Amino acid sequence: MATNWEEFYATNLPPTDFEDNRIILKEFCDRHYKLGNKIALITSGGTTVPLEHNTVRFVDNFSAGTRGSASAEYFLEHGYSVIFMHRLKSLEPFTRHFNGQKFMDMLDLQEKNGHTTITVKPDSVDVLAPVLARYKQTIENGMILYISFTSLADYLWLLRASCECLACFGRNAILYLAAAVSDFYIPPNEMATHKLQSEQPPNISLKLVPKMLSSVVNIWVPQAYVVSFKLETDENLLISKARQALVKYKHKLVIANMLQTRKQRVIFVTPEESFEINLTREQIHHGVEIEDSIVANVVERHSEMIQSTNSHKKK
Ligand code: PAZ
Repeated sequence: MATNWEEFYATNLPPTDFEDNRIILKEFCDRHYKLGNKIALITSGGTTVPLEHNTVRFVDNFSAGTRGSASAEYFLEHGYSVIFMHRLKSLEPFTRHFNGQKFMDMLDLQEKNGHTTITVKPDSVDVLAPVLARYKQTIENGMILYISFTSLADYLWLLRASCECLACFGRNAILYLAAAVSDFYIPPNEMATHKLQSEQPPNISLKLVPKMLSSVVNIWVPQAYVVSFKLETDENLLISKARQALVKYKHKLVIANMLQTRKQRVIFVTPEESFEINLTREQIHHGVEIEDSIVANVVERHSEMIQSTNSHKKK
C-alpha cells in the first residue's frame, strides 16, 4: 500500500526546473562531502498553495525568511557548508541587511562630463564592507548553494531531493527546517483548471499535507541531526505541541516560538529538557540577533552528537 507521501509525489508534478536543481544539489553535496565538511540544509520562508492549475490565486502565510536567512550566515560562520532552500523573493543571507530602500539610500550618484559614477556614501561603507567581505568569501569558497521554491509541491520535491543528496553525510548533516510549510493543500485532481470565477463564492476544500518529517527522520536521512520549528499563536499549546512532535517523529530538537515574539524568544525542546533563549531589550537595541544564539546552541548539540557516536564506535 502506498504511504501518503508516495501518493503525494505520484500526484503532484515536480517543478519545471527540478532536474536542473537536482544536478546542482548533487554536485554541491558531492564536492563538500569529499572535502569532509559538515553541511546544513536550511529551509526558509513560506509556501504557497495554489487554488487553480493556471494559478492566479493561492493561499500563503506570513513568513518573511528572517529566521532562515540570518541562521544561514551563522552556520557559515561556524564552518558549515549551507544549502539555503528558500521561498523565491523571501529574505536571503547577506542581502537581507540592505533590503529594499535601505540599499538605495547607501549610494550616491554623480554625473560629470557625461560620465556617471555610483559610490557608497562614506557613512555606509562601515556597514556594507563587512557584509560584502563575508559574502564574497562565501561565494569564492563555494560554501553556499541557493535553491528556491514557491509552492508547497515545489518545496516537498526539493526537500526529498536534498535529503537524497545529504544521506551520505550521515551524522555530519544538519537539517534546520525553519520554513513555514503549509499543512493544507488542494490535491491536483480536485483543483480548478482556470481562474475561479466570482459569480458565486467558491467551495474550497483543503486536505491535510502528509507529514514528511516522519520520512525525513526515519527513511531519508536517518543519521542526520534534524531540527524542526514549531510556531503557535496560543502559548498554552506551544510546549505540548513541540513535545508531541518529538514523540511522533523521534528527532533531536524542536525549536518552539510564538508568532508575535519569535524575534526575541524561542524555546528549545528536546526529549530530555526544555529551555528558553531570550533577548534583552538592550540586546535588541544593539542589533543582536537571536539566530546567533540559536545556531551556536544547535551547532554545540550537533558536535556532541558526532563526538558521542565516535566514542561509541571506538569502544
Ligand atoms: O520567516 P520568519 O523569520 O518570518 O519566521 C520564522 C518562523 C516563525 C516561520 C520559524 O521560526 C518557524 O517557526 N517555522 C516553522 C513554522 C511551523 O510550521 O510551525
